[in-house]
Amino acid sequence: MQDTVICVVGLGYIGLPTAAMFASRHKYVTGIDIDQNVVDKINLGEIHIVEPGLASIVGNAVSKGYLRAAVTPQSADVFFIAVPTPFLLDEAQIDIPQPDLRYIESAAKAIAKVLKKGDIVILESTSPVGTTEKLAGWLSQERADLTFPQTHNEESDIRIAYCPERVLPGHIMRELVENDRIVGGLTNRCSKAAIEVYKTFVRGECVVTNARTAEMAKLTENASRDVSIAFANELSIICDELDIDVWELITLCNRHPRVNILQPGPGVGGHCIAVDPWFIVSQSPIDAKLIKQARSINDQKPLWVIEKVKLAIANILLADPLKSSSDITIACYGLSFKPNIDDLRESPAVIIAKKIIAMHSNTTLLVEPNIVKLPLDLKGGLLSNIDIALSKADIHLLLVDHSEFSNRRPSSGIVIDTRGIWSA
Ligand code: SAJ
Repeated sequence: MQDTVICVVGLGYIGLPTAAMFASRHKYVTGIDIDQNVVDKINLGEIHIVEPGLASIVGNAVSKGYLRAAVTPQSADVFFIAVPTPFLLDEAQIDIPQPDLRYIESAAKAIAKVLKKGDIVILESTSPVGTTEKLAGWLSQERADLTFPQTHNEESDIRIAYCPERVLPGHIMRELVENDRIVGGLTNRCSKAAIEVYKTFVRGECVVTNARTAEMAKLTENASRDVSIAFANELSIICDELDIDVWELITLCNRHPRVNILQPGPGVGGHCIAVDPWFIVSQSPIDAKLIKQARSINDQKPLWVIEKVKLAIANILLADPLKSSSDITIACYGLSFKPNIDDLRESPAVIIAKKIIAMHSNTTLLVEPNIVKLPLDLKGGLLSNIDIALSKADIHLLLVDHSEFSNRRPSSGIVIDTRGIWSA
């Protein structure tokens, strides 16, 4: 392992921290990304994503020559694939999004060009069951001169393993080191080789299984969280009908030693929990009933929130017939997909804010302490500070439980609290 050279394909939220971590342990690392701007930025020692602690590690590693970026893979001893696996809406099965493996396939083809006997290829991208076997197939198609585990078992020239990333955005640098890793080699020697690599910086336990179980483990972890959140979201709708404070209810129930209900919200966002369960549903469309239903409950929660806003507008107009809807100011508190981050992608809060901007005739105030500029698709709204929103709005819609909001409750107007920090 002393002089092992590492190549990480995909420099996003997982690939870049992984590359930086190896480089911080004095491994020579090349990070690969198809985006030239990302490559240029990293080669300047800068980063293109927000993740606490990452910038200084990248800056240091680049200045000391341990980390560099490029657009095409370079020869190495270990290759990590950490590219996105989004889903595609298939016309034939429009209700079940299908995983899109094209980024993994093109990463495999690019790596294949520089593979040599003895190399290890580790897939970290969240993937449907069977993807590691497909990866092995794509590599062997490109390199008939090398042998692979699917045909030569322990004697193969190349070792291949699936090792899912399981780190939480915002805590990635700590969790990369501390979390246990699931290591699913195509053979035992593949698993052993992967563990040796991870032991460079991982202090958690590396637990061995086969590649298919490792793939399913990652999907199961996120589907389990999605199902639990769907239960909380469904409860919140039932409790609203029954005039019960759902957060008080959950706190009470969680005093039971074997009950642990998660928190309801305006929907489920981010790039993992709202995506990965579909990989299970797409492979088992008949049997994955609960997982599919949970996705649907969580996806519909933003629509329920919008109905609440419409009802609030109607109630104000009913109470004062001289008012028109353009006299009503709505403030949305929080836009990111979860608290205390600036990441607005796949955020239910953004979906809700966009709908309100489109349907409401007065300017919507958007309070998001973690950004300085609104993205283009929210331009119809006005980025506002919390004091202005609290004093001006007639409807206060709390969408994200940022710490800035917890002790600033509105003193007038209608409050719609999707996170339960103002309800108590
Ligand atoms: N959410 C709720 N109620 C809760 C918990 C979360 O509504 O009680 C919502 C959040 O507001 C957010 C969404 O769920 O919109 C997802 O947030 P999260 O904090 O649950 O998860 P992510 O997407 O940031 O990270 C998850 C993690 N998976 C699990 O906890 C099982 C992380 O460990 C994974 O590495 C990551 O997905 C990933 O990359 O797959």
